[in-house]
Amino acid sequence: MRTQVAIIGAGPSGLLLGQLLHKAGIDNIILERQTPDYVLGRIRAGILEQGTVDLLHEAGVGHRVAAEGIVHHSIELVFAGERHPIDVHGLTGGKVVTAYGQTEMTRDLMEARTAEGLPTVYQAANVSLHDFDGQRPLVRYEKDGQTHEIECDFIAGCDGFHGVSRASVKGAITEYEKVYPFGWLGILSDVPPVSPHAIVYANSERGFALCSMRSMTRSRYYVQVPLDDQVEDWSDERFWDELKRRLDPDLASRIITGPSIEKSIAPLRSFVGEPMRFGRLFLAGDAAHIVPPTGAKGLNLAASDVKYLSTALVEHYGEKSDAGIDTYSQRALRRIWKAERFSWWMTSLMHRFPDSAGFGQRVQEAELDYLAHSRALSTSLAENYVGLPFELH
Ligand code: RFL
Ligand code: PHB
Repeated sequence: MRTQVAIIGAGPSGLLLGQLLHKAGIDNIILERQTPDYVLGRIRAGILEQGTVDLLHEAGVGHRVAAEGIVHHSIELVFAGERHPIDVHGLTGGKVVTAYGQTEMTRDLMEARTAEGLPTVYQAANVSLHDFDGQRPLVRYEKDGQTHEIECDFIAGCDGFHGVSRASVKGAITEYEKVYPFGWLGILSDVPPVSPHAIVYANSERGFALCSMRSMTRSRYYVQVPLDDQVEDWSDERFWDELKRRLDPDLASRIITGPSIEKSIAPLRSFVGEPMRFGRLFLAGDAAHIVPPTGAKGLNLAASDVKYLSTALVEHYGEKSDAGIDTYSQRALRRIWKAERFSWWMTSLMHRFPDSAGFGQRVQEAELDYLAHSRALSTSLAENYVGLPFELH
């Protein structure tokens, strides 16, 4: 088989890249290790920046997010038992974020890909990348016991944190990592969200909590838990009780509880691998970087990498210029590091750290108080939350 761009991974990065390249007349094949149902079953992100929504429109799949996505104009911080709204819309000159599940975005992209007859190989096993240092890269994989090869011009490694793409260039990457001493326990439940107009981030003596949503009838809530907690330790009843104890009394009294339809624990990590280009191999999304979910940036960063990468490839094929390809890594990393900084900052501000009971705790309280009363710091939070602008030419 031969294609122009072989894409590894059918998560949001790979699917969005495939769609944008196809719109520009560039052939691509996606290789995915899992089944479509497995990919769609992974409950992850829920908040889209405007730039991400715009990209979905560019990729021709914006109709459902436009109809069903729920626009948020503000977020709320809870600390010392009180709520403090941050008017994100007002502080950014009218920008907003949209609540729309990663699963829905993935479904829209998968359906568009199927409708247009574009090739995706699911359950592709033992994918390996070859010769990307030269002019004729090759991707090998196994399917139903047979080995297949794809010759291509470029390989896009969109295969997430545990994928094969970054592993293929291990010796050539500088890694920066920070692991946090806690995780998030998240549940999804078919109950109306307690705060349908603003995402709530709560810092309490008992730890962090987050109130989010997928729709007017589906809620997503999280609580900070120790790293060694197991999901089995957390009955639904224990979860709801703990969530309420971390909110202010008014919100807590208005939480509507119900059975969980998904429950999982995710560790928190910051990670960047540099560079993101190795000859004719590019890394994008979680394959190259991870942020803790506190700033809602992971999926949005994946989208901005794909914006830069698709623009670079379109220039390569259309204008015969490699300027975008040559600057992809630097350009993407400038935006990534700003989102890393923001996510680290939000994480530091909102969680209880087991090892900083004294001075660190007091400084955190002072910063929250400062934030609640400072237009300058609130504006900084707001402009990062809605997403920093893409670097255009
Ligand atoms: P993904 O989604 O991990 O997709 C990678 C795909 O590659 C496949 N794959 C392979 N395919 C072929 N061969 C191999 N050897 C392969 N190895 C892996 C995988 O099966 C998969 O289908 O990466 P992508 O596309 O870069 O997308 C990134 C986002 O998924 C991620 O950044 C966000 O979900 C992170 N994240 C959040 N981001 C936000 O912006 N806001 C959030 O609220 C938010 N919450 C979360 C999150 C991530 C979580 N994780 C990782 C558990 C909550 C959780 C719980
Ligand atoms: C979510 O809805 O899953 C969500 C929202 C905001 C975050 C993280 C996760 O910061």
